Amino acid sequence: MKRITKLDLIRTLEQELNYKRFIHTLSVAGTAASLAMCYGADVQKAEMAGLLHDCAKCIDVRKMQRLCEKAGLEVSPYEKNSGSLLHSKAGSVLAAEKYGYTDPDLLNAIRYHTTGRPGMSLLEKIIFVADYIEPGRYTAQNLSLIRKMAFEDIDEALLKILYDTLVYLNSTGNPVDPMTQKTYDYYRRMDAERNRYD
Ligand code: DGI
Ligand code: FE
Ligand code: FE
Repeated sequence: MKRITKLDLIRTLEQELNYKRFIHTLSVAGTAASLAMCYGADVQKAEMAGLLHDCAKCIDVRKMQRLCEKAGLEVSPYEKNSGSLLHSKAGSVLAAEKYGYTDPDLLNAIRYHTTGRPGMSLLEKIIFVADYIEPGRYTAQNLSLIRKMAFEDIDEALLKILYDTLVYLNSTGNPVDPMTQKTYDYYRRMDAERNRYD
């Protein structure tokens, strides 16, 4: 399948997403491209991954389930009825099947943008962080600190975001996906090891 061009994708997303989500999407794409410039990653790929990351956000949860099922992706009990968790997995399916993107790193960046995962690639970190710090976000704690950190030490920013997300989820009583916890534990361990050798 031929992959959709950037301009056609933006036109399609404008239809598929509500207005707020569409603006967020453009903003994540711009932020991801900036982080890619900062860290020497592929700028165009980061921009495309940013555009695609929430492409399944506005479809209903049953359709998200069906997309994952048809693609043979396992859906955990934590994910099953949670649009917050399922849209990333379903988005990676749409990116491949509807929009024609096959690059595994790009698809993983979409798939793991909500929970992260241990051993993320630079592109995966860029999308995870860009999603949290894009200029339109304003509710999270420590945003100005994390925004600065993101361009100085992306691993430190990643760890802080994971920590703040766990604190936030615990304060709201939302169930924590085991992957979110595993990702935090992994990067906390990496950070401790890094500090030991500094
Ligand atoms: O899609 P966005 O709103 O741009 O951002 P996102 O995909 O990072 O996150 C969607 C929501 O999911 C956000 O409110 C945080 C929440 N979230 C992150 N990790 C977990 C989680 N929700 C649950 N229930 N469990 C998690 O582990
Ligand atoms: Fe998302
Ligand atoms: Fe997002």
